[in-house]
Amino acid sequence: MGGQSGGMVNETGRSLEMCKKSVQAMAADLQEAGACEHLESHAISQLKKQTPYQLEHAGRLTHPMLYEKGRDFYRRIEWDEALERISIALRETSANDSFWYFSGRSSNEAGFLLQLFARLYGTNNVNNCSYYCHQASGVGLSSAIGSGTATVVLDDVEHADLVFVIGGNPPSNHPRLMTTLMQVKNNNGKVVVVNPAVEIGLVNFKVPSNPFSLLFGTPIADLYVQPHIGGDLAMLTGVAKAIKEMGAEDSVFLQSYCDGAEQWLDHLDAIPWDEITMKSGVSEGEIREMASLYAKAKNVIFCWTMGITHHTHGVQNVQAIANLAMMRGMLGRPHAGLLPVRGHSNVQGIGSVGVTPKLKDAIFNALESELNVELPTTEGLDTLGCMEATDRGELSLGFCLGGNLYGSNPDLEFAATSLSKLKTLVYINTTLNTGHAHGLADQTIILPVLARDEEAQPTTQESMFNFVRLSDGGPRRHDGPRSEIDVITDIAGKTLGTESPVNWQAMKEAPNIRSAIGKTIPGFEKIADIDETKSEFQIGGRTFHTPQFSTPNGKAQIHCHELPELKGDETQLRLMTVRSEGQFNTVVYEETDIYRGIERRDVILINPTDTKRLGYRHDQKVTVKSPTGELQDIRIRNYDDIRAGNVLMYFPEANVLVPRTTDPQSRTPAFKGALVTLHAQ
Ligand SMILES: Nc1nc2c(c(=O)[nH]1)N[C@H]1C(S)=C(S)[C@@H](COP(=O)(O)OP(=O)(O)OC[C@H]3O[C@@H](n4cnc5c(=O)[nH]c(N)nc54)[C@H](O)[C@@H]3O)O[C@H]1N2
Ligand SMILES: Nc1nc2c(c(=O)[nH]1)N[C@H]1C(S)=C(S)[C@@H](COP(=O)(O)OP(=O)(O)OC[C@H]3O[C@@H](n4cnc5c(=O)[nH]c(N)nc54)[C@H](O)[C@@H]3O)O[C@H]1N2
Ligand SMILES: [Mo]
Repeated sequence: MGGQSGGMVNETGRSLEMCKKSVQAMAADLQEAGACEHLESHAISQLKKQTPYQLEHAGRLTHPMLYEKGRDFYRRIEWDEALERISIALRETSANDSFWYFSGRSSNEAGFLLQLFARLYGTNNVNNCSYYCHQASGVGLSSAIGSGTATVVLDDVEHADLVFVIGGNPPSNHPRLMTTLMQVKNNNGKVVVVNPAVEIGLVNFKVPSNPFSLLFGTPIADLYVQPHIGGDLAMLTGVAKAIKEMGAEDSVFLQSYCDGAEQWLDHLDAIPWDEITMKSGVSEGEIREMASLYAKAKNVIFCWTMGITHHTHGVQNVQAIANLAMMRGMLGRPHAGLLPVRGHSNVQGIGSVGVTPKLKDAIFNALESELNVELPTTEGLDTLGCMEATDRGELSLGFCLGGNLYGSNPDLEFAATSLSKLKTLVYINTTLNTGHAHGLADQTIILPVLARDEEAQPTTQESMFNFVRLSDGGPRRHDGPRSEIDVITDIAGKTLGTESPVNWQAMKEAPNIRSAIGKTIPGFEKIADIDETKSEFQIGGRTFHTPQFSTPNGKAQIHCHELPELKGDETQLRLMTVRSEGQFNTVVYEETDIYRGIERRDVILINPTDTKRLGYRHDQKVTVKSPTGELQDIRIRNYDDIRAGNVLMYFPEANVLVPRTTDPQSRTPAFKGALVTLHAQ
């Protein structure tokens, strides 16, 4: 039955690994209430000194809390007062002076409702955390195949005989994918990993559900390639060049189903090998080895994560992966294709149901005709765009459904200053995070909500394989938090009044929201009667098992790229800011990084040759500086597993150092593309 499948059963019905992170997240939601007492008993100046770990462990939020500028403390307020204050602030604000940020944990229903409210209120400044995450995948894939998500289903990956895992750390961040990779290996398939750091779980992984693997581990990577940070585009281009030189391309596929192939093949011929090796940091021999594995394989899946998207050339990276897939006809048929490995549990669904600045034409038209309204046509701002407009004093009200907008930003000092210029900031959260301490407006209101598995009504979410699931929800663990749907409908009803074309009271019933989604979101028609049918479904038009793509002429598009220079000189180190085992984004559950064997977070992982070359020693405390900011008292951790010239620090603490430089096409910050220097202290 549908309701069982909130996450433990996959699309093919088999039971999945219970990932440790779900357990940690559940344990976090199970926490004692305590966050409100914590806010009442700690002055803002004290809260600002607390770590993400300390704030998260303060417990669950149970009461609406208010902070007013000039005060030292947050104070408790009643729900009525909180909702009234928010609705007054909204009515006093001109719609385009507001922004609406969504994280990716909320349900499709809550996401759809809140974006609809924001548009009827009058703005398109609606965006989600994907602008800091997979936006480059969405933009890159849409430019290549006309659809922005995975082209495959889980069954395809299980039948692959070669999987490329590029720029990700799935043992820690996507443990369920590891079970699939183990299956691929059991079928004599191969795995190629591309990562500047050797992530131990990608060399050998202990699959919890398999006793043999749990004891001895399962070898994963057949080939582990370590480019420099930012070197993937050059490396991928090199693999394509090698395939061309081997004559291993699928000319029929390129000619029949792709646009731009001829020009691209000429472009590959013209790029010299030494440019490729210099700009990637990967030798010609290794690139040819990758090409040779690729040429031998019949069913190939390319998956990637933030090592690909968090760059100023993130979209180009994704296009280069798509080019490589097209080159050997690994698109538009079963058991082969492209798989961006997703971030938040429902970030894809949130995007599908309209949480984007620009609505797809079909959604826009359907909403206007179904609701008999006119929606705003102004150009909405992306996430960093909202932060920058706020900093310029152009926006005065922010509304955040989940997440930690402050903590997920590059350039944290800027982020705090920007948010402090708002008149009103509303946070809808389950637990405390650094945003509640540093991201403060004239009036900051925190509303406590139920986690998705505590919802009284079933809600839906979308998997990275474009599959819509229905989750049962479950019993609430605390008195006090309300459901996101309740909170949104209350605020919308109070603000837009009885004139509103939407009956917000009726929208408190999730089936009514689903009925509206079914009528307005293409591919989601079956959601309208999922309450009766209980039948979860695959969204149409996204999985490509035939070479007919969603582009205007049905062909896939190949893109040519200039290869970006590797960043930095010998005095600088290329910095990637990444997650550890034991955190979920800005929420830190454990300070220890079990996989990398690092016991604390105020560290910089650096190749011992760099430590020596720069005149430092292991465990020395240094100041790390970038043009954006600096962090003192950072301990050097000699780490053989990172490619020399590159360093690793933990997100979100290291965001002080990350500049606001973005990929011009996707507006994703280069969270993996900072340059830093070390200084003795
Ligand atoms: N446990 C846990 N699970 C999570 C999350 C979490 O915080 N904790 N977050 C969720 C979210 S929102 C997301 S988006 C995903 C993130 O999943 P990942 O993308 O796996 O997360 P990151 O820690 O950002 O890891 C990036 C990986 O890319 C590598 N890398 C960095 N720069 C480059 C580069 O230039 N090229 C290449 N090839 N590799 C590079 C790093 O060494 C690291 O292994 O995980 C999701 N799952
Ligand atoms: N330097 C650097 N910066 C990065 C990244 C990086 O790799 N490096 N990664 C980027 C990426 S990929 C992402 S996705 C963003 C993450 O950006 P966000 O999604 O904004 O941040 P999270 O840390 O996931 O949000 C955590 C908060 O969500 C709330 N929460 C949890 N569950 C629920 C729920 O069910 N409902 C509600 N309403 N709230 C809930 C909790 O209060 C918690 O404090 O950060 C980005 N920033
Ligand atoms: Mo993400």
